[in-house]
Amino acid sequence: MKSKYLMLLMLLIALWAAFLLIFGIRYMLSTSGQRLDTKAAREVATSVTSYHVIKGHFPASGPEEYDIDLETDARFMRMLSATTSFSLEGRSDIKDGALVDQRGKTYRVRIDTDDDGEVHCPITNEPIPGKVLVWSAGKDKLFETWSDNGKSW
Ligand SMILES: [Ca+2]
Ligand SMILES: [Ca+2]
Repeated sequence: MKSKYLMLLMLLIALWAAFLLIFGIRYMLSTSGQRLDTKAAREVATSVTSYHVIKGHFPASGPEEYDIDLETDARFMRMLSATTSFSLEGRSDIKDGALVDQRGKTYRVRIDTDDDGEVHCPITNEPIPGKVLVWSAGKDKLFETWSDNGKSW
């Protein structure tokens, strides 16, 4: 009788340990995905800033009244890699020429096309000094939900 209880207890402990292990691995995978998104977002932001320094303009022109949002699609990445040190070769996050996040979605790039030296934060709408903000949609593939997004600032 006693050993039956002991077996049951050990089974429960094993189940609990398995649950913790699976939960922990899933958590680690999701945060490492976000870290990789953040790294790539910062690389793009740095490259767009150097593009602007080299060319004197951005990879796209926009209205002079406000800043615009672009995507890291193939056209954008071609222009970026042709001018800056951002290389498309050998990267696992380049798909059909576009830079994509861990879930295969392009990044969003907000650039200072009105040239006032600041870009409005997409989360708070507060002005942030600088020329470029880059962010991913995250695990849920939604740009509007922020806890899982990688971002350059
Ligand atoms: Ca601006
Ligand atoms: Ca999200």
